Order: sequence, then C-alpha cells, then structure tokens
Amino acid sequence: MINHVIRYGAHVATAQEAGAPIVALESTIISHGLPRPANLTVAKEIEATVRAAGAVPATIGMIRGEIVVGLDENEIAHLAGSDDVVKLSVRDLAPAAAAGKDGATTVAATSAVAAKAGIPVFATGGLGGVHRGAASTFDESADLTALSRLPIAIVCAGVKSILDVGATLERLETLGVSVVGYGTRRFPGFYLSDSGFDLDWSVDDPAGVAEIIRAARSHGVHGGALVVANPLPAGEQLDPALHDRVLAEGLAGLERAGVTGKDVTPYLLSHFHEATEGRSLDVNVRIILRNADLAARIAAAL
Ligand code: PSU
Ligand code: MN
Repeated sequence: MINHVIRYGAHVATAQEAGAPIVALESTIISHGLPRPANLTVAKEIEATVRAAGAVPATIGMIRGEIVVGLDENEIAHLAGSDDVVKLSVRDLAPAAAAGKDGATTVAATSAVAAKAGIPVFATGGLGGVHRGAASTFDESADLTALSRLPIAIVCAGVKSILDVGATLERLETLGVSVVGYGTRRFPGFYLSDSGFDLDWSVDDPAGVAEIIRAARSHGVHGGALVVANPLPAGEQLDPALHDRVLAEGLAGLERAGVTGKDVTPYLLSHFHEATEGRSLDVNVRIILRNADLAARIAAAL
C-alpha cells in the first residue's frame, strides 16, 4: 500500500519553519502552456524572480504519484521535458496519485494544494475561465470553481484572452471571487493590457493587497480567492490587431481539428506561439515574470 502524503521540498519546509514568505507556482504552464525548450528556462526564471523579490518559490506538481510542494530543479526539468506528464485539475489529483503518474497542476489544482499547505499567495500567467461558445459546450475552467472556495490570493494578468472575458467576469462575481486591479480600474486582457471591462476595486502597492488579505482573514467571513489582476504596460502587450487575427484562426482551427476538453487551452496557446512567431511567447513570459515579482512582494508584505 502507498502512503499518500504531500511532500515538501527542502527549501519550502525550511521557509515554512522560519515563517519566511512563500509564493506558490503552477506547473501546467511549464508542461502544457509554453513550448520546449523555452519552458524550462522560463520555469527557472520564474523561481529566480520570486527569490530576487524576497520570497521562496514553491512550484507544485506531481512526481510518480506524489504531490510535491516545492519541486526541485531535476523534478521541474522532468516535468518540462517528459512527454508523459498529465495535466492535472483538482479532480485528477487522487486518481493520478493512485496511478503513480507524473503530472502538472493547473491553477485550480495548484491553488487547492497551496491552500492546503497554508501558502497564501500564488502567481500565474492568466486564469482559466469561460470559453467562447460555452453556452453550448459548457466549457468552463475548473479554475473558477476552485477559486470560489479557496482562501488564496492569485496574481495574474486577468484571464486568458482566448476566453469569453465578459462571461468569465460574470462567473467570478457569481462565485464570490474578489477581483482587484493592480494600479488599474480596468480588467487586464492577458496578452492585451486592457480587456475592455471595468473593475470595482484597485490597489496601488503590495501593502494594499496585503491589507485586503488581512481584512479577509480577520473577518473570517469570505472563504474565496482574491484575484490580483496585474496588467502588462501598454507598450509591452501583443499587437491587438495581430492578437485578434491569430485568435480567430486559432478558434477556427480548434473546430476543424475537433479539439475539446482539457486540450483546448494548450492547443490555443501553442497556436498563438507558432502563429505569432514567438511574439506571444515573449509576452507570455513577461506576464508571468511580472506576476511572480508582484506575488513575492505581496507575500513579503504579509
Ligand atoms: N496561464 C498561462 N498558461 C497556461 C495556463 C494558464 O499563461 O498554460 C494553464 C493554467 O494551468 C490554467 C489552465 O489553470 O491553463 C487552464 O486550463 P483549462 O482551460 O483547461 O481549465
Ligand atoms: Mn475546459
């Protein structure tokens, strides 16, 4: 019989004992969101960015059936390079553990594990959400329902612009997920700085985010997540005309190829990276590094 426990990387265990700030990081972006070999380089840069901003990175994933909080260098390299890595949402964790799989955790699964581990801040690129056409496909990311019930602050550049952003914002409201803009009253659009939708709340510095987290903890009323929406500066976004064209092609390709379910997001992201000749990749990398930096400063301010 296997003893199914969560394993902590040595660097994370040490940080937890010392009460040092920790930032949770997901692994699906490494295995399924970014192309090789850039994915491994970026995974290392994300961790280095968190360290440089004064926190300890805890990249979360699964190795041979074991959930690991704080993958080491070799484990990250394995998830980045192996063809046999399963994309794990929350519902997949137990079956994959029982089957002894190697797996990469999505935002939903990473936040669930991070919350369990008592790590209050998490950095990613863009959240999953309601897909275009969801009225007939029902394709809505489990990221949304996970965030509705987990006390975690997640730094992201909004939701991926391949989604129906307006519908996703409506669902975030329904699900009771708090959303604040970082230095903006507009919801960011991932590859684009501005999705065109307004926000009710904004903060201007890490201390402001930390204050919200403290208020929620003191109240003990709201058990859901806080989304900290951190836009790219307008000068660094993907050219909006290029974005719209490539997205339209990607959505048509999706239909032609009959891609559904958990393959939709990786398909569209890789279409972007190919069709923009790496420009969307550069933007995606900037997004995640900026979010890692901000998340570390929020964790340090807590
Ligand atoms: N953000 C990125 N790249 C990614 C993802 C997010 O910049 O690859 C991943 C996250 O792991 C997110 C997942 O949870 O895509 C959403 O997938 P789905 O739509 O199947 O729930
Ligand atoms: Mn889906």
